[in-house]
Amino acid sequence: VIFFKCYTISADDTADMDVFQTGSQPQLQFGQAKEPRYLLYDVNPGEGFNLRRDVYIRVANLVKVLNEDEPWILVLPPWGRLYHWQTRELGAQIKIPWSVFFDLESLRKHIPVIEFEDYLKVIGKPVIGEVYYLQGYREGWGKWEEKMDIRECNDKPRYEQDENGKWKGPFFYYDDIYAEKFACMSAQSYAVSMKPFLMKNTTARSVFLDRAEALIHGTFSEWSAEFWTARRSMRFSRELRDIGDAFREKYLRSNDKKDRTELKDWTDMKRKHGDALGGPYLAVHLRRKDYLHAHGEQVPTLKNAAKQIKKFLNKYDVQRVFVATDAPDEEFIEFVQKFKKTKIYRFEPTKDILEKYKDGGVAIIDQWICAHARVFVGTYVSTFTFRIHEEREILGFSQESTYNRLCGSKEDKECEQPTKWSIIY
Ligand code: GFB
Repeated sequence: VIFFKCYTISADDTADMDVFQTGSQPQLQFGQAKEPRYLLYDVNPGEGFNLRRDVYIRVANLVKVLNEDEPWILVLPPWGRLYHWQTRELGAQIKIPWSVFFDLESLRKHIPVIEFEDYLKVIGKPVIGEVYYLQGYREGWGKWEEKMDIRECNDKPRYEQDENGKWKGPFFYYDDIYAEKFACMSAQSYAVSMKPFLMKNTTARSVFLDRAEALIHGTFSEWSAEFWTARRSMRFSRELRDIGDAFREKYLRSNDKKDRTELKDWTDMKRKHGDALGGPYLAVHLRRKDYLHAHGEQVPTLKNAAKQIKKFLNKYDVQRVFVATDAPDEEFIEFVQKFKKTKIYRFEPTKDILEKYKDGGVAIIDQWICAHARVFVGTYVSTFTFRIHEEREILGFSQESTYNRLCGSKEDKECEQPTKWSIIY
């Protein structure tokens, strides 16, 4: 059944929305405070941490535009079982709340958010109103136009209806959660274009968009101020920043005052390129493991990587190198042995830090330290590297010191450097 058509947002779309139904709540009249509705989402299980952060920005901006007309709260999807989180001793690494990694107060200066567990408390039952599983069009993309239609599922869905009519699915590894309604939706849409559908075609108190990575930024992309507003609100948790800062001070002679990287409330912070100096070290993101297969041509040998780093050390006249890497220890040691005098550092978490903040937290600490270096050299199209670029844009580094990458051993002069995403306020 196709019960709605493709919409684009215009001021008129929302003109008749003064009265609306919120799930089981009585109809509310204009002028009354409206009950908030809840938007939940999830991402393809195969996607990594840093693409997921980008999906947050898309969904956050959808919630932002929804709130221009009615109150919606974004339910933060607990982190769990990411392919790259491989430290065995930590067990499953599931149901991790956002507050372990991010500063929720900072997110809330952009849009209303709550943790999934708090959503369950507010609702009082382990229930989600409606789930829409986003998918492509079976017949292919065709010419680009925004559209969305309820369709049969292209593949066997991850959700099944039980004998009581409840839809069970992989709700963040919480066993007893169910949805009251489920449908597949073919969507070729900007994230914010979901607004009319959410406001007019569903009255459920909570709506869950699965495979939300299918929604694209559209005009709210890296080239827009809205993207950057949401991105600036995504501050790492205070505790993780403190751990990174202590490491910088202890091993890299780096602190915010000297480096001109002091943080302010992001709503007041506006930096120009070159305002930040950075600590007296080079940072490199040396992506290895599955990347050797996925992007073999663009990943240098360790010997070649060391050669490239040495050139940057000369250019920037720094003697310390901070390495953020997923490389196994043997590879890291091999890399270190390529240097004679230069001091090479890697962040090694204590057992307590690892247990508390998990692989995700350690990766964030690595990113934070990279974000504060005098010069940064990343890995070809790695989203881990991209998020460091953004952090450095926010801190006010020169673009020359940020948008560098390691080149594959055979790339030589054709080694294209990363796209510059200039911050916009
Ligand atoms: O974040 P991510 O999507 O970046 O996935 P890419 C890489 C993950 O590996 C990170 C770990 O989230 C970390 O868990 N990792 C990578 C690191 N580099 C580092 C590092 O320097 N330090 C630490 N501590 N951890 C894409 C994946 O990864 O690569 C795709 O999203 C696919 O699924 C593709 O695997 C080949 O964009 O680099």
